[in-house]
Amino acid sequence: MKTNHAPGSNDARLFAGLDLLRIQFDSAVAHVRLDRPAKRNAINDALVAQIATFFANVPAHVGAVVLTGAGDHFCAGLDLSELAERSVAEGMMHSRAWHAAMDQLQFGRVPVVAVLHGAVVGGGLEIASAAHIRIAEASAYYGLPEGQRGIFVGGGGSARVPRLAGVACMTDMMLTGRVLDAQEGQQRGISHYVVPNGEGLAKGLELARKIATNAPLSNFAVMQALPRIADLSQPDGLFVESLMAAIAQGDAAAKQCVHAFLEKRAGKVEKK
Ligand code: 1HE
Repeated sequence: MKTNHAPGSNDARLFAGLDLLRIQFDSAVAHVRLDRPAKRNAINDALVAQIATFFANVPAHVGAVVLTGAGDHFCAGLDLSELAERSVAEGMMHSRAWHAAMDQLQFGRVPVVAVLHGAVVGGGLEIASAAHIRIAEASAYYGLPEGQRGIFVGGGGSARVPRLAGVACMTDMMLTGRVLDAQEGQQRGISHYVVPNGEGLAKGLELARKIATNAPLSNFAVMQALPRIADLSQPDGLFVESLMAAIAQGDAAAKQCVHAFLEKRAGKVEKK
């Protein structure tokens, strides 16, 4: 594995400046760790900017990203120490900077698998909900303490969390401070997988390696077209689906995948 501290390519030089992230490459998979464990990976302005920079510059050889948090928690959300002195106008710009970073993650070039453990709260849940696949270790728990801190979500949570868990669930979490454990998060649609403690990264890397072998345009369609189609009326969505399907199947990579199956070189769909 190479790390962001290794000298060499332009990517390594760019990533060496991202001191609040730890970035490792394992062939077509990048492992990006939020690396502020002393502050429970609380997200300050510098970390928002570093997340945006990484996801805007995912190296060409990378086909999927695994996102984790260092220490005992995935992420404690917004760094509250930076909040106290902000004006209304600064608050607006701050929220828009989060939106830009989370959009870069969700609508970047490659799928992101988030591995969640410990606290996944406030802005931590906002980041997790921008990822494409979420794996929860048994220790994971979800909270939106914004209500208790006298603020509102500002990192895209109001748009993304209800699309996973529903408006009613998010309303309960914000008004009452309700905390969901890993199993409840799974039942509510926040995570796709729950795994024992300590097994999240291995599962994340396994899934990311699989994702990275898909045709890039097929992954692109899932990331870019699927959420947009979900926001359209059914007739408009179906029209966009036809456009995307025609574009994806016209690509050389799709033709290779189909030929591989017809020539018995590709795997079958197997029951688990
Ligand atoms: C922090 C933060 C933070 C920890 N901002 N410094 N988020 C929250 O309201 C969650 C607040 N944090 C907590 O509830 C707890 O810290 C945890 C449950 C996540 C972890 O507990 P624990 O016992 O492991 O750690 P700790 O002792 O509470 O914290 C360790 C240090 O991290 C301590 O600093 P220290 O200098 O005293 O060592 C904490 O102050 C610091 N720390 N969390 C700043 N969040 C885009 S808008 C999003 C809006 C939100 O995200 S609001 C929700 C904010």
